[in-house]
Amino acid sequence: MTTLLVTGGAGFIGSNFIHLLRRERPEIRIVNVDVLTYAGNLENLKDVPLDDHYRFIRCDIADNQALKEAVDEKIDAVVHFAAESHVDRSIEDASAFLRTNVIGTQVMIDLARAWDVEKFVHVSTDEVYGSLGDEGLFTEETPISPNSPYSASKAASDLLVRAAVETHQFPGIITRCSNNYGPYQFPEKLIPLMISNATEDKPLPIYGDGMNVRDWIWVDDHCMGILLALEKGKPGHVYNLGGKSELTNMAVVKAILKSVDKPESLITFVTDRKGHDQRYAIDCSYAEKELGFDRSIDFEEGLKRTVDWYLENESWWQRIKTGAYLEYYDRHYGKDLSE
Ligand code: NAD
Ligand code: TDX
Repeated sequence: MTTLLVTGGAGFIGSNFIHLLRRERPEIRIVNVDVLTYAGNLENLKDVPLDDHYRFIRCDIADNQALKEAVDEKIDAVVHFAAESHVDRSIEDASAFLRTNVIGTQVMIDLARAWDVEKFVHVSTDEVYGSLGDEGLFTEETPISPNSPYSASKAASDLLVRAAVETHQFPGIITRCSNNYGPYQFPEKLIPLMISNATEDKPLPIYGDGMNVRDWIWVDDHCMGILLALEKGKPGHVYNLGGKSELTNMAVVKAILKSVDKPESLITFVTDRKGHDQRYAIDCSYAEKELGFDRSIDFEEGLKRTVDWYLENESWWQRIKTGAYLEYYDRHYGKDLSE
């Protein structure tokens, strides 16, 4: 049986990836390593049973010794999601970003080399390319030019993977994706924050003039791109993944208000994010050609599914807002998760 170690599997994209694997590749054994920061929520995986095909290990990926001891089995491949992921938090304090995103990635590379894995997919972001003006798209050849501590730490992690490929013939593959949305996204990010605030008739804070552009991708489409990179990607290659769906923040927020039938008067302009990147847009033709990457739904359909999910699962995000989700681990798993 193939054993795949997934880091950060209790977060937004990692948990969607585990659900996708259970559906599409039920024969794979998954070892999910996650330390459960504020962004890690085991309620995202409550319908995935702990059995021969799924194991959870609570561990910090920046702690080489602890992880080496905890993972006491043969690992065939790694998909590395674990990261600090919120730009605003990195502007306030970058230290956790450096520890997890930079040191944690090097630890994962070192351990993956010791496990002699066949593939290591490093899940990165289009933000490493910096910001675009009105024209153009990021390609895999666009120079790395990050503008926030978050994106700088992700860029550093990409370069560590690249260096391991060059130095050790490490089977590292890098994916760089645009903005994801869908179920289980922590309500600090634009779309779930706006849906939850609108539901509660709270103000919707738009940074600056709301004209910044992001390229939105349905999270399952990103997860499928990662699976394709794992199965068909070439070591040492970078694959851009994107949604081909560029929208201003204002357009996204107005679409959300319309779908939950709330007034635009809830929109509140607030001080802009420092160093706010103007526009991200991805050319993913290389992944389309080499991996067969594609998108299954457009933004209109994806937003409808997302809004429906947040309305049907209000208790999921209310438990985050009250902090109750943090108790899930102790109640359901106990203190020792090594088995
Ligand atoms: P998230 O913040 O929702 O989840 C991150 C997960 O990593 C959490 O479960 C957290 O507990 C875990 N984690 C954090 N530090 C850890 C540590 N030291 N040891 C072990 N686990 C740790 O993030 P996400 O939005 O799911 O993003 C996942 C990955 O995808 C990240 O690498 C991010 O850079 C990348 N990415 C995200 C997007 C996006 O739109 N969200 C787009 C492109 C790329
Ligand atoms: O309250 C808000 N108001 C607002 O106007 C928030 C939270 C965001 N915004 C704006 C800032 C951005 O232009 O919305 C846009 C999207 O913001 P985020 O959801 O914070 O995402 P972004 O900064 O674009 O980064 C995301 O996409 C790339 C993820 O958080 C990253 O992890 C990923 O790498």
